[in-house]
Amino acid sequence: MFDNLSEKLQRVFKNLRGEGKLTAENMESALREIRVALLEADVNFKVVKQLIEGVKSKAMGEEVLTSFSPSQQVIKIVRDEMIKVLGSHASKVRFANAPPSVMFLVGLQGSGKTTSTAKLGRWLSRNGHSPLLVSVDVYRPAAREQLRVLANELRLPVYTGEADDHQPLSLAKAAKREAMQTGRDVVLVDTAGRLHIDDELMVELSELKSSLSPVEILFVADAMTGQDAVKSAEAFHQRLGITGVILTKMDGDARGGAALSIRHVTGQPLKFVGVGEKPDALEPFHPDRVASRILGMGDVLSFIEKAEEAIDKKKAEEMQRKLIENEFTLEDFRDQIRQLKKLGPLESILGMMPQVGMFKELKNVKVDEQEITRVVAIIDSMTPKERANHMIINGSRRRRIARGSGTSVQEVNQLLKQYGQARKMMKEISGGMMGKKLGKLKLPFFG
Ligand SMILES: Nc1nc2c(ncn2[C@@H]2O[C@H](COP(=O)(O)OP(=O)(O)O)[C@@H](O)[C@H]2O)c(=O)[nH]1
Ligand SMILES: [Mg+2]
Repeated sequence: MFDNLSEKLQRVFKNLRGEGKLTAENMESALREIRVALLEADVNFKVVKQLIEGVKSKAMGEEVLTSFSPSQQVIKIVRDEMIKVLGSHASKVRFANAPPSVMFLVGLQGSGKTTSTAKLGRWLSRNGHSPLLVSVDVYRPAAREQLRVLANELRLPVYTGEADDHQPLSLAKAAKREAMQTGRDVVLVDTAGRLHIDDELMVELSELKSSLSPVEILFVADAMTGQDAVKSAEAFHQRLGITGVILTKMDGDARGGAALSIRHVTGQPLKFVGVGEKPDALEPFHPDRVASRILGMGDVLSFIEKAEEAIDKKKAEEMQRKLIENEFTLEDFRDQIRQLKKLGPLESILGMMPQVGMFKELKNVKVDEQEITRVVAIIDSMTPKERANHMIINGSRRRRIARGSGTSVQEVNQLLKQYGQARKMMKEISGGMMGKKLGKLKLPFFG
């Protein structure tokens, strides 16, 4: 995500890297380029103005120019300012004092309300809550069915009501009653959407709001629609008073601008981001991470979090240490390849890694099950010594490994080559590049 903006900003910073120190002139030209990059990335012009002014006054007043390179300094300042615009800390979901907490998901048609209702239901139930889902999108018969199917897949309770009940208000109220009777502490209401903002819908939503008193009215915005998402967020907020935003489809080539702008325009926090179609593709929104991601530093924290769901924590820590110290052996390589299957598409993992823009070609790497099986078989056929030190694997060892794993010497050679590349990449990502180029700049994820 954020490819466009982060690539552009990286180009700006690359140019700055050549400059020896931060002067009024090179700062001015960098700011000009940052401004253009932000505007092109669909960031609202008012937000851009505020950001640039913040960066400028900070950069000029900065005392410790000597310890940073100009680009480091600008990156850090821009990042800090972005975090300010995005809201300084991750904002939490609100709950009612007396359960059940009613939460609405509102937004235009196709923005991802139904999908997000299911995702949020899953997230809540994994975080100690027991949500009840209900769709009040009575205009399209398939809409209620869609939520029912999703909820069933996730084994989440869904209130479907009487087949002939086509009243959003009575459906929602009945769901709330059901939640009280069955001890559910949250009611997630998936509402109807329209292609455009229209009065009829706003009236309906206002009625729902006044009789159900939701603690959260979450506006679901499609990040791909850029400024349109910002405009509709503003309209919904004026008419209804939203309490937060779920920004969906951040996995696509969404222009990062929407995240910065919606927060600014509505004053309401982003609470979640949708990063895929699958039910687990919903992440709590962390301003610092998103700002880092916009700037192309990647999102190592999200990566680690995701990895921890699949790998146990100890292993993840060990892997981190090995990556940094470059002790990444063939055995680790095998483990990682096995984990890849659990983690999902390589592309989505790489998207969270720092500086991935520089490893573009890797995005096209497809993880193929057969290939994984072959790679694992080859590594299994090595002796522990060989796995610990690939340098000793000479010609005769290669022939033995090929025989043992039922593969060819070429395939063994290919694997060793891939391993060598992975090692090199890991080294650059975790140690070399961040360590050298960003020098003393303290990044939250690299301690
Ligand atoms: N790639 C991606 N697709 C999403 C995401 N959220 C929703 N979608 C897709 O967007 C389409 C519309 O979603 P839906 O929930 O039906 O929208 P609704 O009309 O607002 O209820 C569906 O095809 C979803 O799979 C997301 O975070 N990433
Ligand atoms: Mg829907």
